[in-house]
Amino acid sequence: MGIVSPGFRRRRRDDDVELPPGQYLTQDFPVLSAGPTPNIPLDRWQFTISSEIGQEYQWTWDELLELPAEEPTVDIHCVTKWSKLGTTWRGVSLDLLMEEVETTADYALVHCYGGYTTNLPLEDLLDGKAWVVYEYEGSELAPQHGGPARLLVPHLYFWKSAKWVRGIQLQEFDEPGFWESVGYHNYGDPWREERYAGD
Ligand SMILES: Nc1nc2c(c(=O)[nH]1)N[C@H]1C(S)=C(S)[C@@H](COP(=O)(O)O)O[C@H]1N2
Ligand SMILES: [Mo]
Repeated sequence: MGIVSPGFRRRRRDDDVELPPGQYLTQDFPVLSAGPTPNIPLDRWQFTISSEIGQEYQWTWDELLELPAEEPTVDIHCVTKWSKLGTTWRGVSLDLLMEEVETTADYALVHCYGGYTTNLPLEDLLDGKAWVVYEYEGSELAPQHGGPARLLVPHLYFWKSAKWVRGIQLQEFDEPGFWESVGYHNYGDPWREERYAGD
């Protein structure tokens, strides 16, 4: 009769999981911020999508909360090599926010309270691939993790999931964001290990 320790079972389960190349699993939730955590009073919070012709679409905090929410459960992968599996969030899909927006732009530059930016093709925000989230694991999103609201784009490295998101600027031409302009990969697909420019 064999004895199987819980530790062994846990390890086996983790081994069975397929992670993007070079990633390891963590149960923690590390905080990675390029600057201080901004304080954003909810009565002054706004989310703005601006089109390439300068048209602006705006939501207040109350308006965001009134929109139909989704609860995506997704895996997240940081370029510093940690991955977390099965994280659950609550927020509004970008498909819904983009519904009324008239645009022929191909690119998005995401802006944050505090000044951080990140860029991605507009199509990577659509078709159920991205959300503006305000809850994590059933609680309001903690300030250090991007509260009151952050972008969630789990199919790309987590630096694209902009914390304290303030708006999205739609553009005909691509423009590198904060990390992209100092050597991170412009696109950042974890499954192709696109960590740095040239990968
Ligand atoms: N506004 C803002 N968003 C940001 C960052 C940042 O410095 N500022 N860091 C990015 C990076 S590199 C990562 S890995 C994740 C980290 O999110 P977390 O601190 O919730 O783990 O946020 C991303 N979004
Ligand atoms: Mo990161």
